[in-house]
Amino acid sequence: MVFDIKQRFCVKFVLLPLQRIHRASAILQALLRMAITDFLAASDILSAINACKAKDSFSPKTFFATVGLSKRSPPEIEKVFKILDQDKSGFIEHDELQLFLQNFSKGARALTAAETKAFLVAGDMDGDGKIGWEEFSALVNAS
Ligand SMILES: [Ca+2]
Repeated sequence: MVFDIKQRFCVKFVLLPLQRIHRASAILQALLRMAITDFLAASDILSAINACKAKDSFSPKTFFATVGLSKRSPPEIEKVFKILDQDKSGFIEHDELQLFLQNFSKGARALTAAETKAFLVAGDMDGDGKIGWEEFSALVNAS
């Protein structure tokens, strides 16, 4: 009988919570694996990537409008921001901007030094050298 109570206690307070944690962690991992292609139309992504194939032809505002991000809801835009912030620092830094296009299409080119700098200048309103969530949201909404 004592053993039975112990067993029930174990199931209720140890095994079940562990199962829940495991399930929550699986969901979290699936969310973290989410790709930008889950939010945007493949045809829009293709158009946006093709429009800036030539070096130094990239414009963040044109890109955000073409790819359809400007029309998305704030929570969706935030999800995209979190994908672009690859090291999860809360900011999109220079190196992440340089490889920006590859989040949309793996084979896409890196931005040139001039494009990366212009992108940063367009988004970085407080001048800290990186783009935070509010700055990103403002840039997308101005597109
Ligand atoms: Ca970052």
